[in-house]
Amino acid sequence: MKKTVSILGVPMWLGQTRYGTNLAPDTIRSTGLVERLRGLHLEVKDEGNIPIDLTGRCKRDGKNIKNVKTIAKCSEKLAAKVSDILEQQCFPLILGGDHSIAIGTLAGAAKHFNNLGVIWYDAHADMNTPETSPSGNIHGMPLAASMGLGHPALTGIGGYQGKIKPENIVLIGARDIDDGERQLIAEKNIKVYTTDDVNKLGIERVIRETIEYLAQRCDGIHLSFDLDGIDPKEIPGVGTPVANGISYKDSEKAVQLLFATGRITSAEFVEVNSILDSDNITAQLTTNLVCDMFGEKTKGKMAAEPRRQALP
Ligand code: 4U7
Ligand code: MN
Ligand code: MN
Ligand code: MN
Repeated sequence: MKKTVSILGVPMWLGQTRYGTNLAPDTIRSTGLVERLRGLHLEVKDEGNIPIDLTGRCKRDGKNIKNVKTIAKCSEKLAAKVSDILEQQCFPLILGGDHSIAIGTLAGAAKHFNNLGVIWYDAHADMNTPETSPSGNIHGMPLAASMGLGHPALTGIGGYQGKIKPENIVLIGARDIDDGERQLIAEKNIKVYTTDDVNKLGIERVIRETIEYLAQRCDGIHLSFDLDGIDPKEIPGVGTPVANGISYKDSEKAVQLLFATGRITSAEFVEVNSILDSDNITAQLTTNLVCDMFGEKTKGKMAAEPRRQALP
């Protein structure tokens, strides 16, 4: 597999209320991401950042949802760009930005597959709608929107509804789930591994089961990696930290094993907040994770022929 990796930044912060996630795409780049990926003999194309139009920004429009117009506009642009990247047979590597950007990423990616699987590595389920959200923040809504639930300006991105089927979703690291989300997960029978599950079963087994579960149906798999899935003691630079997270070490293992299966067709790393970060440690660890995913530490063993690699 010699695929070009296309890096696309999405400097969005209006999916939540803390300024700083908008700075993350460039902070992550500043830690040497492109150079290190090229060092792995990957073809890398940096496509720059999606421009975000802040005119007409409104906090709430009467309903329990903030900045929906700005986010919808950005999502359309992002969806088109992700779709183009896949059309060119390249691997989209999206750098957030808050997690609202997943609405656009998934709208663009799901078009190219019959059954796009999604691995949602996150402390949260991100399955709220304006009806269930305790905050009105869109970064807590992208999975619901991608399933066709929520505000029509978000569910309709890309011109179609229902990008992701509930049976094609696996949550890993979820430990702060709201009541409405809990209900939806139960109703749709969505697969969830909490941090406790990861600690009990071991990350290798969780990843193996995840891939086995998704591979039954899915012809592509998107990895949506919210850095707050990792324990906040190790990654200070996130806006909604939740204790009892997955260790950085297990997370590193997770991305290595996932990518080595050869089934991951796109990925995004979100929710790094460069203002809340200390000494760029979260940005630095994000770069390390991305490079690990592409086999930096396991060179020759995993990166070369990912599809042949047996899972442990
Ligand atoms: B993130 C929350 F209420 N569930 O909806 C909400 F706890 O992208 C948090 O996963 C959402 O970081 C966190 O506001 C969104 C809250
Ligand atoms: Mn999230
Ligand atoms: Mn989260
Ligand atoms: Mn968050």
